[in-house]
Amino acid sequence: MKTGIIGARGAGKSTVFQALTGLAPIHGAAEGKNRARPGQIKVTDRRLDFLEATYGSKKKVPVELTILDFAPNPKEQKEGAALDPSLLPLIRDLDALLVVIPQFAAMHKDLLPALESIEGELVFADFDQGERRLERVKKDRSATEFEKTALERVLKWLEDGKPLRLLEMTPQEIQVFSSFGFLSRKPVLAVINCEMEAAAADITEAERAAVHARGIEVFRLAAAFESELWELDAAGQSEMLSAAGLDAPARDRLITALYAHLGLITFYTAGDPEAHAWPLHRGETALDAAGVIHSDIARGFIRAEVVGFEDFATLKSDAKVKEAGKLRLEGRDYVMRDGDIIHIRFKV
Ligand SMILES: Nc1nc2c(ncn2[C@@H]2O[C@H](COP(=O)(O)OP(=O)(O)O)[C@@H](O)[C@H]2O)c(=O)[nH]1
Ligand SMILES: [Mg+2]
Repeated sequence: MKTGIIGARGAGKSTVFQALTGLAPIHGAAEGKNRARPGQIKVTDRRLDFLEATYGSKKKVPVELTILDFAPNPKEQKEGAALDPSLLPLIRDLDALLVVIPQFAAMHKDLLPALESIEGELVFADFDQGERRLERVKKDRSATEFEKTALERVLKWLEDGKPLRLLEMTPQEIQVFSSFGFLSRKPVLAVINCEMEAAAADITEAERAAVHARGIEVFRLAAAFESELWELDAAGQSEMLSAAGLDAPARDRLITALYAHLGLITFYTAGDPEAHAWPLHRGETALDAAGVIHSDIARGFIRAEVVGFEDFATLKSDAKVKEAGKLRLEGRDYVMRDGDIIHIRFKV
């Protein structure tokens, strides 16, 4: 999973990056692809720890989330811009956007107007891209009427200033646009960057309704405060966190928020060589799960042997699971559940 932090200059993006990853942000401008600074978060997962310990696995592979922070562009002069437009090509392949809204002592923006102006940039960028594509489609005789019609529908929607994540698309439309990387279709988590005193505060019901109406979820983070916690030991960290009214560090809370917002679940493969956690969208099947592990496994899929985590946690071994009749044989269309431990039989 790959996300990127965007927002106005000085909104605290690099501080948010540091709070989430523990990595010191880079300062100074950069150009092109060099602007992206990746940080990795390994998801803390008690179920995975249990599997590793029970199987005595040699290796543990948690779900990993990549977060990108972007260095400022040296050519960018506009101080007050909602979003640096030269950033847009760098965020097209991301799975989700973290949009930082500053609400700390030195910089305060109201949630809704700040979100709207950033959304406006995303919508505009998509419109621009769609329009250029339509021009080409009109000239290209091999292009389908279907794509033309779909593009016109998309452009009409964007023209009204609405993000594409609110437009219902058919599976064929999704297919046609899959390589476009439309920005206003990406899941957005609005990260309110606040002072420690407001770390556990909440937005108003009216704000929540307005944000949800845009298909956006809010995540609150006292970035400067939490970026300093990395210097403390575990005990010191939890002491400071509870003083701020928080029950987990930023990294863990972000993962929970992203999982909920993106509709993700976790499934596992486990054995002697490794215990491995994998993310999957809710509603996806055993065949989709196989594809996440390896395309060859999906291609040669025969069947899946599945046990729910709770059953495994009670019985604690493959043999006992089988004995108790808790090992299920499932076909490719089986809808995966959170916590499923799966072994896929396949032929190459
Ligand atoms: N007090 C306070 N200052 C912050 C917070 N977040 C960022 N800052 C300060 O705001 C300035 C800009 O932050 P930075 O992360 O570099 O912003 P960026 O341009 O969006 O990457 C820096 O001086 C930070 O120390 C915060 O939560 N609280
Ligand atoms: Mg920065």
